[in-house]
Formats: sequence, C-alpha cells, structure tokens
Amino acid sequence: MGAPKFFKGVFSINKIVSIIFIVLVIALSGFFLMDSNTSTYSNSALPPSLGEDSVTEKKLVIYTDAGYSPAALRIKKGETVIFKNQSSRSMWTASAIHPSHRSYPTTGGCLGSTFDACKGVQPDDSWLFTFDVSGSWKYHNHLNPGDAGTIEVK
Ligand SMILES: [Cu+2]
Repeated sequence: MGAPKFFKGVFSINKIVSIIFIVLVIALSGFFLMDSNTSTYSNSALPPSLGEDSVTEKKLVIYTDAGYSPAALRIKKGETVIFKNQSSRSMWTASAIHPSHRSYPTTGGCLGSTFDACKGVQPDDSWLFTFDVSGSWKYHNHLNPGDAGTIEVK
C-alpha cells in the first residue's frame, strides 16, 4: 500500500506537467544561448579578418601589358600598396616625373625619391611601397614610361 501512494505522489499530473514545463524552459534557453553564442562568435570573428588583412592596410595595383590597374587608387596615409607585375615585361615602378622621379617628397631611393623600385620587377613578382605622405602621387613604369598611374593618399 505504501508503494502505490509513493508512486501517486511523485508522478501526479501536476508534477508531470511542471517537469515537462521545466524541461522545455531549459531546452529553449539552451537553444537561445547557443544561438546568441553563434552570432557573437561570427560577429567577433569577421571584422578582424576583414580589417587586418588586405582590405584596409594593403591595396593592390596590378600591372599588365595594358598598364596599371586601377590607374587611380585612393588610400589612407600609412597604407601599403602592392604593385603586382602580371605583364610580360619588367615593371620598374617609380614616382613621377620621368626620368628624375622627384615628385614624391622623400629623399633617398636610387634617383629622386624613395617611391622608386630601383629595379625591374620581373613578371609574377611584386613590389610594395608604404605611403606616409598625403597628396596625389603620379607614378610610371620607368622601363615603359607611357604606363602611368596615380596614388591618392588622404
Ligand atoms: Cu622614370
């Protein structure tokens, strides 16, 4: 007689309903916690991968047989531009004005300024330059001066 009474006490309808309710609440809160964790993860994971890499700090100019592309590139002060040679000839990127290369106002380099690759960069190779001076800087391929472009540094 003691066992049925105990059974009835533990598994009354009210208790079953409240147990189901508690299980549902735990399951639902678990689902929402997972969901918010997932969105927090993706929110914190995306911006650094966008920010640290090529998008804000390094810009790309591609040199082909048709010339530099984009011909005009706008960057922020302190950013580095990658000049990638995808043409069939050598690419000697240097500041205007050919042949003195003195437009970019930093002394040094091999002719008139530090904005000067000082050599022909072979096809499939790249040359990088960091622009620390604001202004509109024209440049050209010293080995084929008709190919020119502009870097606008803000
Ligand atoms: Cu030149």
